[in-house]
Amino acid sequence: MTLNIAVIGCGVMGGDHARTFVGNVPGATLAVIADANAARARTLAQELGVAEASADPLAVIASRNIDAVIVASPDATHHDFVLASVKAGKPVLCEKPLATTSAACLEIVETEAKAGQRLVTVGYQRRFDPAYVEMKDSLASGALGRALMLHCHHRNVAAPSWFTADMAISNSAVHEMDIARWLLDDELTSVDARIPAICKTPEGAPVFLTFDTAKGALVTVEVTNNAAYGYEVKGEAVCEKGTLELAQPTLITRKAELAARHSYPPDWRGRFADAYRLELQSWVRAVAAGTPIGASAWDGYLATFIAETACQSLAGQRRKTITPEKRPGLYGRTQG
Ligand code: ISE
Repeated sequence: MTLNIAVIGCGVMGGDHARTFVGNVPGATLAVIADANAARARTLAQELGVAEASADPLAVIASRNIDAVIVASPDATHHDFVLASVKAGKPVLCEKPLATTSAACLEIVETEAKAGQRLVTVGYQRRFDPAYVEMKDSLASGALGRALMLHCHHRNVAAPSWFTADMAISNSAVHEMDIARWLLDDELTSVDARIPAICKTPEGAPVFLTFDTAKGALVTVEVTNNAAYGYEVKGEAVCEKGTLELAQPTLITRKAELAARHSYPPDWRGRFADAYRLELQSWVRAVAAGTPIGASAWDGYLATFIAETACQSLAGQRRKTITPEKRPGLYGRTQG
């Protein structure tokens, strides 16, 4: 049986998902592309040979022709489209964040828990990145003993002038909040967020975060969104008997003129292209098998909640305890 999938939103991430989908995902057909902007949906559908374009995402989600939904519309619309999918009983893969506030995420969690069925996957794509997967497997094997510290660096080339430190936390560092929990199979219990005093305004400033975990490890996260040189994500786990570090994902090093050089992608789409493809493939297989995969609605709630707590820490200049709601029974430990 072939699943009919709809992509909602065809901006940067929706367009990327739709292009990755076509030709790369066995067992599913991209049946509809929907966007509030009808012309944009039509243009992308034509480019990719997708049968239908729509300017009515809610009608598409409700359509009997659609088996599962990918939500990649603007962040502020995620909540409504995910809730509509859950209420229609359809599996939904939602780009991060699950919703823009933890209260809105919680409403999704509670609705899904009441329905008694895991339908939501949040697109924290790093969980499908081969390097992160290998790091998680090595940590889980225990061969290097317990993880004591996880150091994360997250750098973008340039951020718009209005991109505040809070946005660097809720839009960028939120990836580390999810991946740290998943890698370490642990929970983040307190956070201290700072920007360098030398930065006079929070617009464009790098952010430095430290977390305690429930098992007693430390996590550090640096987000620099005006790094200038390229898009780079680094991660290193310091364990009792050695360390595990993400290797440079570039394929070649160029050596010439007495220098060696490797290149960086301009943004996350290049760095995580494999992860996005594997995420779509794994999600379609999981939907066909009726098994949940990837970050759950609960994980999505936690990432947003931890980001909110980190913003409060930054505003109040003090360490904050992370005290989320109680995990509903539907959600076990984090999974693949
Ligand atoms: C962006 O929104 C993403 O989600 C990217 O994965 C991340 O690396 C980037 O920092 C964010 O701004």
